[in-house]
Amino acid sequence: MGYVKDTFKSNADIQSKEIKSILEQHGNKKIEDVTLAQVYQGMRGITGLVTETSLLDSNEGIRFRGFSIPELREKLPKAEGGSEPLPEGLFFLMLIGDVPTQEDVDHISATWARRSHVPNHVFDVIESFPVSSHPMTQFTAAVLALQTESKFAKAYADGISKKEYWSYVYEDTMTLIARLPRIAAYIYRRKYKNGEHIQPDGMLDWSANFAHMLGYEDESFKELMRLYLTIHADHEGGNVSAHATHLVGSALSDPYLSFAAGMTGLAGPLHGLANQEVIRWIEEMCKELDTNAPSKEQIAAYIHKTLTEGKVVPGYGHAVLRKTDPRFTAQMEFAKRHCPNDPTVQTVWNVYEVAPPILEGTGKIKNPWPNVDAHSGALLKHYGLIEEDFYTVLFGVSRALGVLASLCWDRALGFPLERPKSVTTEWVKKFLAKEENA
Ligand code: HAX
Repeated sequence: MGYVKDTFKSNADIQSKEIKSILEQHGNKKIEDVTLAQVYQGMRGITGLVTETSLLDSNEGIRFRGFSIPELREKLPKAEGGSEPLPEGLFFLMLIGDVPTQEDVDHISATWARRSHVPNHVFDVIESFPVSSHPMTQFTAAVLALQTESKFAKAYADGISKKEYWSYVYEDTMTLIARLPRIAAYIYRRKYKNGEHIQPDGMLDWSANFAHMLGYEDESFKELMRLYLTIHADHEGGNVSAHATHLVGSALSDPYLSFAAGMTGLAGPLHGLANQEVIRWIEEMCKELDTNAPSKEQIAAYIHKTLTEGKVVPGYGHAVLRKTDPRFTAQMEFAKRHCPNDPTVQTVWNVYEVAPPILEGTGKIKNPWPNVDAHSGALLKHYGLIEEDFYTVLFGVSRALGVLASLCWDRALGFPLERPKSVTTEWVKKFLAKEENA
């Protein structure tokens, strides 16, 4: 075994013992009551999962293994001459629990570069789709095609012991993450660049190689990719893509099948597709107003119009967060440094000034502040990546880091099949009648 795998296993063994002892002593402790509103309304706020890689605070935002995004931007190793964290480092942190050294990060980069070869049948599957099909559809199908490579599925079919599951899930995780940039770049070049593909450069880090295969050689775009692929990686366990990956994995579906499930969830407009929707919303507003720099008054009127039409303002609101998403702030800081005069970036900042009081004024939107998706499109567009229906694929490549690190933990800790209880409204009515009689 490599040292990363060894360290993961020994840390997981310690954690496993700790959990066993917690459950032996406190397994029957109640941590909260559940209301009928929570049962009917998307299980908001119900604590029902353990996800070791990150934790979300509704006011402060995400912490990965205890570290906030500003702390990670400072502490995680960077590329030579760069100032943004390498996502390899975040993956190590989520998997192992410790801040990696430069050597750890170089080791992960090299491992992923070594494993990045994508078998031809995956490209054949992508080619079998109409070019017009959505990049997320092609991406998910390609991940499913890659499932032929699953070491876990093969080992399970051969009959392995439960104690060994984690080892094969770890191997699949490393291989799948290694191959995603090549797959995503292939879809991009096929759909938007006449199928003129660019071969990988094994000397580059994971993000820089991805940028290179997409066709973007600008150093500051590579920095943007490092930041982007770091901050989109994980958002604790209850969000749709993380939860779907975990849920499907709990049936012992292999990491390819589990991750594909997460990606079909990420492709929804209330989740990851919101990054595409934000830029479309801005572009439609600009088109309608015949300007690329709408005034704050014009933006306010357009927000009111969006709400009146019964649509959501994409990029705003969150099921857990109640303040500006620090992932939005990190991108805003990047934009201030690299492209403060870009008209779309300035529109994003003007929306940020105008939208929250209007959304708050509706009296029903619990979080009027921007989420991660409110800013990302403007930055990508600045560098020429204008094809907004590809944006969620970028999110998906990043999200693999968190959900697959979590899947390794799920199997190493021996978490069982997930199977919550559901009821019918008939059951609820009977329950209420019984309460009233008592
Ligand atoms: N614009 C208009 N209405 C909004 C809104 C927004 N940005 N955010 C919430 N609302 C509405 C809801 O649709 C809901 O309306 P109804 O009662 O009529 O159904 C009401 O306000 C209460 O919703 P909430 O409790 O504040 O929010 P939820 O937890 O139900 O939903 C969402 C959270 C993120 C889905 C929601 O805020 C939304 O639709 N936002 C726009 C889409 C978006 O940006 N999604 C990305 C979220 C982050 C993410 O996962 N990124 O990948």
